[in-house]
Formats: sequence, structure tokens, C-alpha cells
Amino acid sequence: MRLDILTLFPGMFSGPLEESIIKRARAKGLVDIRIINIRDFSTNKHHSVDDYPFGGGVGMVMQVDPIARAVRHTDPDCEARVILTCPQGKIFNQELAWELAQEKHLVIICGHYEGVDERVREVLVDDEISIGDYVLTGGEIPALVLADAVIRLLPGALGADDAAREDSFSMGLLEYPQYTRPEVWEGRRVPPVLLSGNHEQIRLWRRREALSRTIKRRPDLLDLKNLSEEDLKLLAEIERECERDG
Ligand code: 9D3
Repeated sequence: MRLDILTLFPGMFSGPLEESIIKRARAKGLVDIRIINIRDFSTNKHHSVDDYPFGGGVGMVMQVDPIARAVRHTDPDCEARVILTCPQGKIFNQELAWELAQEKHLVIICGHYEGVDERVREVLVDDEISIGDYVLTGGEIPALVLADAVIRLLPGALGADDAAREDSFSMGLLEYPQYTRPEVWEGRRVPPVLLSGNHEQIRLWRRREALSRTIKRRPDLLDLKNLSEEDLKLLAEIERECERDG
């Protein structure tokens, strides 16, 4: 995959894309990431990239021309999927991450200031994406979020163990609690079942914990039609427990 990020703040991308799984994916040649400074595509003598809004109002608006020149430089044949990170966009989720991971070339334009000239959306952009309902300073961190979620899905990016977990049956549930050494820490013991060596008991305990956490914290995630007979029995047990404990 090729991934171009168009931004007024290229410095915000040094660091996060040079660590861990993304670093390894780049080293393996799974993704070719370029950070492109929109200011390099300004044609006026002050290298300006924003201006006052027509009709008045506070703040500045990102101009269409430098953005258009940057997009056309990076994608001359209009083959890429072009994304604008902006608060008005569709809220990003795992399904959209999977969809973007199928593309050969992604271009992410990072919105900033009070807004972007509407003609950017009309002429250059395929999708507008937000990462959630909170106010950030710009679209750079959202671009990093998109990049991270998509790159880890590229074939070969995760180790074999992580990849197996990704499509395991537990998907759609919150994870069960995990423990490692020591067995007792400040008087707190690891649940004895995990030390029992009884793999069937361990599997059932983990499944019950995952179901219990999901129903208590994120009931919106539970999709009854994805649950087995065993899951429904475990859920009934959890419900009885809750009623007993209040
Ligand atoms: C006058 C400014 N704002 C009214 C509340 C609008 C606004 C524009 C731009 C607010 C924040 C921003 C900067 N944020 C993004 O560009 C952004 C974003 C976000 O703030 N939250 C979640 N996802 C995203 S994607 C891009």
C-alpha cells in the first residue's frame, strides 16, 4: 500500500510512524508512507496556504489550490482514495479500517484551522472521516489513528499470534482479564482457575469473563446472533449472579 499524508504540520508525524508495528511494516515494504507538506505547493511569494473566509467570520480557511496541487502531485492519475479528516466526517470504525486496508493508494488530507475551502470536498475528496465526537486541534492525530488502524491490517503486519487473535471467535467481545507473574502481588492472587492446568475450565472462565465485561460495559457490542448455545448459558449464569449480588 502507498499512504500519502498531506499536512501543514509534518513535524507531528515524526515519531509515531517510526516505532513498533508500523516501523516493521514499513521496513518489510508492506506500506510506503510519505508525509507531504502542503505549504510546499503554495505558489504565492509568502507561501501562504490559508486566507480569510468570504462573507466574514473568525479564523482562517485552508485554500483549495495548494491542496489540489499536492493531491495531483501525489496522485496524478486520480487512482487513489482521497480522505479528508474533519469533524463533519463519518465516524471511523473497524469496518471502515478493513475497507481502507484493501486500497492500493490512500491519500489523507489533514484539515486544520477553522475549516477547509468547500471545493476541496467537492472536487478532490472521496471520504470525509472523523475519529469521534470530541474537539481536537486538527486532522493530524486523526490521520495517525487511521494510518495505525489500517497498517496493522495489512497482510504480514502482525505477528502470526496477533493475526490469529484478530479473527478468533472472541471478536466482537471485550477481552478477558489477563495475568502474569507474580502469582500474588500485594496480597492479590491470580484467579486459581488460571493456575489449575484445566484447559477446558480456563476456556470457559475466559469466555464468561469476556461476555460479562461486554454486557456490563458495552452492551451495544453484543450481537445475540453471533453467540453460541454455550454463550447463552454463560450469559444466563452471569445474569443470575448479577441479580444475586444486586
Ligand atoms: C470553529 C471550530 N470548530 C467548531 C467546534 C470546528 C472545528 C474545526 C476543526 C473543530 C475542530 C477542528 C479540528 N479537528 C479536526 O480537524 C478533526 C477532528 C476532531 O476535532 N475530532 C475528531 N475527529 C477529527 S478529524 C479532524
